[in-house]
Parts: sequence; structure tokens; C-alpha cells
Amino acid sequence: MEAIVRAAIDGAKIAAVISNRADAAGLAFAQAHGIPVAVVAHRDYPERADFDRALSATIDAFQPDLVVLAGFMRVLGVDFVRHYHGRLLNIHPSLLPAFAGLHTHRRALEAGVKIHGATVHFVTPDLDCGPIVIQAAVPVLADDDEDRLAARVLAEEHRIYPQAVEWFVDERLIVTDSGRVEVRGGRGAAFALHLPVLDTGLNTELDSGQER
Ligand code: NHR
Repeated sequence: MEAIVRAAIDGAKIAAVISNRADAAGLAFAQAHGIPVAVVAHRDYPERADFDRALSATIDAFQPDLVVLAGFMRVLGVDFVRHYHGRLLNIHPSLLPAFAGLHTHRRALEAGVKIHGATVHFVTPDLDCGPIVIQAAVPVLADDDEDRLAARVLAEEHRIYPQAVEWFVDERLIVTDSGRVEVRGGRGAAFALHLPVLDTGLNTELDSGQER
């Protein structure tokens, strides 16, 4: 959220920052930047559907064109998601469709994958399954633990999420009938893939043809 605010995207105004937790650090950040804030505490609503309705009423009072989930950890119901169809984004800390759900970095380490990352997607009722807007890949290094891997992914999240929001604001995102996202005016598929430059010497064995 802070990265999106700091990106100061041309033609966009942050209408509000809303959290389900009164102690969320993002609220203080927003206030310090003169952005309206609101809290809708999920604990006040025993029924998920009631929380969803209170949340959408609070959101809609600010009349946003786009709703951006950032570190938002409550599963949203079908009615909520339908209400924001085509204008609700999330960032998930894995290369979807791998590792949907929680604890993605731990699960990536357990699986032994050599590449991991983050995905910005439109939110659909099925968790972490919506149309993919942009992905960033990072290497998983031999001595990684959950925190180191999470930090490497987070740095990329801070790059790709503002980019995705900027594309939306510039009306460049098209979701096709088959549920894929095209970036208008993009230079092919690689346009929406961020690969941090690898200068780690990791590939020398491959490059020199050894140990194949
Ligand atoms: N809601 C829908 N309908 N679809 C998605 O794709 C959603 C969503 C709500 C949140 C973010 C997602 C993530 O990127 C997100 C995507 C929390 C959970 C979860 O299980 C799952 C996915 C995501 C966020 N939440 C628990 C729950 O009972 C609570 C976990 C907790 O509080 O720590 O809601 O990771």
C-alpha cells in the first residue's frame, strides 16, 4: 500500500485506506499523508457476510474506481467480489497458480522450488485464482529461510503492484473471455514479467556445460 501511495501515479487519487484492524501500520502511514482512513473490524461481525456488507458500504462511500487489497487477510464472499467485478486487485506472494493460500514462502522452501515470486491478479470468488496481471520472479537461494525469501519477494511486490495499478488507471488492462489479461500497448508477454537481474554466478555450471 505504501509503495502504491509513494508511486504517486499520474491521474490517480488514493480515495481512502481501509483496514479490518485498527492497529494496522498502514492507517498511520495514510493519515500522515493526508489520506482518509476507515476501520471496519471483522471482530464486530460474527457473520462473514455482514462484515463484507459493512466493508463494501464503507468502501463505496469513497466512490473508488478501483479497490486494491494489500496485506488484506480475510476471505471475501461471492457477493462482495461480484460487486467489484473487474475493479478489485490483490497481490499474492507466490508465482500463481503455485502456492495459493497461506504461508507461501515456507511452502516454497519445503517444495524445493528454485524460483518463486509474486503475482498481481484480479480477485474472483475462488481464492487466488483470478486473472493474472503481472508477475515477478526471484531466485530461491541455498541458504534462504522464510524471512530472507519473503524480503526478496516483497521488494518485487513493491515494483509490480504500482505498475499494475498504473495500467488499470491508464485503462490498459483487458480481461479476455478466457480469463487472461492483456496489457494494451504492451510489448508482448514479457512486458508483464519482472525478472531481477541475476548476477550471482548461479548459472556458471550450466553456462560452461558442466554437470549436465
Ligand atoms: N477473497 C476472494 N474471494 N478471493 C481472493 O482471491 C482473495 C480474497 C481475500 C483475500 C488475499 C489472499 C492472499 O493473497 C485475498 C484473496 C487470506 C486468506 C485466508 O485464508 C486467503 C487468501 C488471501 C488472504 N484468510 C483467513 C480467513 O479465514 C484468515 C487468515 C488470517 O487472518 O491470518 O479469512 O494471500
